[in-house]
Amino acid sequence: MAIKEIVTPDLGGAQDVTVIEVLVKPGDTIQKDASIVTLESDKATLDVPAEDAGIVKEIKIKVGDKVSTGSVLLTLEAAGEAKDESAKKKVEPVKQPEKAAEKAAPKQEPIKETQPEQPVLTGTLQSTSDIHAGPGVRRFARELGVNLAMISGSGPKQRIMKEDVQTFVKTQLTQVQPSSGGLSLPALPQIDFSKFGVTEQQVLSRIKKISGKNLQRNWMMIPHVTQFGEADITTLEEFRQSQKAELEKQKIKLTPLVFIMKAVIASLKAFPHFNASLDPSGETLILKKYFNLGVAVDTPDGLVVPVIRDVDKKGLTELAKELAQVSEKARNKQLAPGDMQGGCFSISSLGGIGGTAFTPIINYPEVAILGVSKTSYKPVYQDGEFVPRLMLPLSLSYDHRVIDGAEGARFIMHLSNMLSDIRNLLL
Ligand code: CAO
Repeated sequence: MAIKEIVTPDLGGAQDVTVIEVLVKPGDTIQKDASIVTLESDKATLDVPAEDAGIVKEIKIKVGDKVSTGSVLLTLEAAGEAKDESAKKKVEPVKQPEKAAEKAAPKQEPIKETQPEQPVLTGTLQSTSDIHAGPGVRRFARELGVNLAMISGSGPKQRIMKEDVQTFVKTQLTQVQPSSGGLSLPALPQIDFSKFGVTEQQVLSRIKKISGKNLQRNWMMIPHVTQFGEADITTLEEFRQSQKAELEKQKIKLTPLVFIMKAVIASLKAFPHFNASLDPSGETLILKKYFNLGVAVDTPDGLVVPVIRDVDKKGLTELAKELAQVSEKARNKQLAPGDMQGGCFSISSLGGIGGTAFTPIINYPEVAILGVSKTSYKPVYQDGEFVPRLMLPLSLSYDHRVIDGAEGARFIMHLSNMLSDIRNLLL
């Protein structure tokens, strides 16, 4: 068997072209016209095909080397005499360009850009000829149906590497689950922020990674409506203040949230559709006869929602104690998975922080969630005059597949009435 040298083909006058990929290794059996190395000039990239079939003996170049026409690339133990002289002619493109590209460059040059097929994974169709990527990477992307225009390269001069394509595909798969009913959205572009200034990477906490996925799913798959309202809690607050000092002696912190929890239970009883879950088929409503409330707790590592059980059967002070215990447990990372299951409806209170209203995301499999913001005194017109009243802002998000707008408004009015006159809560 003859040992043949495979040399760099006619580069059409280009000199010192860089080797950016070596696609074979000693011992590889290759077919005639198989790509063996990838070269890149200032203008284009090129796959060099093998002139013959055979076994690769020795690689004479490495990535980064510069080659010109005639430079030896590798030696090959040829499987047979080269029958087709055409392989020695000028190099043809590995893949014919798309029609649009043909129009732009009707004459074939010795070095031609490898044009990718149209992207199919996501995003708008876009030419990738001005993108820095070797043919191997382009081929890999093409096989996966990835649009290279959506990837920012991590290689020198922002060259897109194989790993960039892999990372992109992984991100896509985690963003759009097949179970989302065929939902296909354009991918979020990857942006190299270091182009604009100094940056620092911070990996999200475990809690944020988990809750982020759930929040995204719930936000996308549940048609949310948020109904805003306000409750006059002037008398409730007077009562709370009258009890506060005495309860503090027993280390009990009676915050407005405890009253809100009791009021929510009264409203859930009046509007059973809010104390329900829609089965995954979306055709059957499962009504619950128990009253467990999820309470969003802000921890240094992110949001968690422990569940307080049988709120209907517990008094204000008992609830206050349990709320304090559970939020401390959450902040000390001591919640067990079971502590966060079995909720019927959730409350997210930002009242201790501030803000006027927000749009909470429903905590699936529940069908509604109440957001609570900070109270403020407002002038309320009563009996022919404006009087200062302490108003509590409420934001109720509900699943519109289960709850109509009218029912949402009735629920929030009922809740406001419950809070406005705490005698209602005693009933
Ligand atoms: N308006 C005005 N003041 C309020 C209030 C409101 N709506 N709600 C609470 N406050 C006051 C409390 O009375 C307390 O003041 P005092 O000590 O003077 O009585 C102070 O704000 C702090 O309250 P708190 O936050 O410690 O207690 P809480 O019972 O209201 O809430 C908990 C407990 C665990 C829910 C809360 O600490 C928490 O983590 N909230 C954040 C939840 C969150 O991140 N939600 C966002 C989720 S994203 O959808």
